[in-house]
Amino acid sequence: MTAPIYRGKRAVVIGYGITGRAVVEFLAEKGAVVSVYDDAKGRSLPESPEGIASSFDDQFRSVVESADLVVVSPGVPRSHPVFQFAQSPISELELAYRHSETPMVAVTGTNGKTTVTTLITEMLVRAGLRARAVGNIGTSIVSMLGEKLDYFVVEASSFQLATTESFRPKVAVWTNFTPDHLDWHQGIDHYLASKAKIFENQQPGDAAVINGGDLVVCGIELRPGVRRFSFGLGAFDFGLDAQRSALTKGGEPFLLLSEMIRTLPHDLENALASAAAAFSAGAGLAEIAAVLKEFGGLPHRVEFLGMLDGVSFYNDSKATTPASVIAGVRGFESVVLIAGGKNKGLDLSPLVTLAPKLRAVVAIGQSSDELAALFTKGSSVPVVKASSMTEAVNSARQLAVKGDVVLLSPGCTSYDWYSSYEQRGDDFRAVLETMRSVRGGP
Ligand code: UMA
Ligand code: ADP
Repeated sequence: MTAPIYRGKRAVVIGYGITGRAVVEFLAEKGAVVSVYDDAKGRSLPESPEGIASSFDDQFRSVVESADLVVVSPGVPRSHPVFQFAQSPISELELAYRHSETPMVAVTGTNGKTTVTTLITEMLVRAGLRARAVGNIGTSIVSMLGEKLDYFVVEASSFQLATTESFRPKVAVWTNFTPDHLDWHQGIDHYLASKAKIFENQQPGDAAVINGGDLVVCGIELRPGVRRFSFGLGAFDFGLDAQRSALTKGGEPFLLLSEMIRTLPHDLENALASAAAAFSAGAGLAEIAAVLKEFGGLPHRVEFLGMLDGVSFYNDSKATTPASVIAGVRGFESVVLIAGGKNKGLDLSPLVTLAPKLRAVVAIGQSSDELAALFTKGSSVPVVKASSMTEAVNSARQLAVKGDVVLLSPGCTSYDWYSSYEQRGDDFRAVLETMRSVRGGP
């Protein structure tokens, strides 16, 4: 693709966070005249050489309407006036694609994106390819365009995909689909359509990696000539053998589960999705297996923290949807679940289906009443409410019996008590560590 020329063109950038700052720098360097808007209230923003205005500004509409290019940060929701005034606003992902000479492997899905993006990158690197993880994982893509690489491995959120036009990943992975971010998208149809854009521009020879067990993902039509790879916990292109003892490709085992560190059901799904993608991008099965053998998981994602009085404690603070909580609990037999936080407009009732595996629920944060009501009405699982993490861990410890798992898997965002899921997980770990040091011993 011939990269567009921006010298003297008028560009508008909405949002001045990680994305906005990188985009402003990129466009200014290309000679565009950039106007920057950010609606942050009562929070100091880093200074932009172009100055920053608010979209409540009187000039906003005319500036946007007359712009040659409008780039919208991912956090800017569909309800923002820019979507009313701009002709065809684009995301940083689309902008980067238009200027990138590096092929892209892209990963989307409601859950598992960061894990799969990380694994694919490690597999490609192990295969001797120069690959770099970018996108929603935390690094803007435009800031990396100067690097000499064989692949960008892009974690693509629905926010970033929603405003793509020509974006065409050589390998596209869709891990799974359940409701999420409905507040941003103003409805599930838009959420689904945004995710489906990952396959929209693929060409013959490109690869699509699809969760064979997810009816929504399986139902998406691919463009003719696109190579389709299914993955899942059964007889898929990348699947499990009949004994569920080995990962397979085309039915042939290539790695025993006994050689892997992470083997919960969703860990295996992530391993298989990553294997399919890395294989399509040129990694060999030996390199793929080597990475999977060593992978111990990422922090805050069903992360083992240690034992106390014969009870295992796991931190799954990154689980901010009911589906991710279900995935986490699915791998254990008897769980005291610490859940709750700020509900992002999702239906939490699917959590009640976990009842047979739950010893008890400790409900925390803004959604504690909602959760307590759901479990009290829909199950016989005991529920207690806690008003701090210390209280939550204390209650969980008392409710658990030897052999149980205490799992912090909130199904909600952390923004009621914390500023990030990392802070919430770190607090959980700190409380547990204090208890273990007071208690002494393992
Ligand atoms: N802003 C406005 N108006 C709005 C909304 C936001 O002006 O209506 C401004 C804010 O005041 C702030 C700036 O926009 O100054 C922040 O922009 P942003 O929210 O798009 O965040 P960035 O710092 O650019 O980070 C984004 C992603 N954030 C979101 O999608 C919310 C980061 O993903 C991503 O790592 C980064 O780009 C690099 O690609 C984070 C995330 O939470 C981790 N993603 C969601 C998730 O994983 O669930 C999708
Ligand atoms: P994302 O980047 O999509 O948020 P992560 O890899 O960061 O995904 O994992 C976030 C949480 O989602 C994990 O803590 C776990 O609870 C859950 N999860 C991870 N992989 C899967 C999967 N394949 N299916 C369902 N849930 C998953």
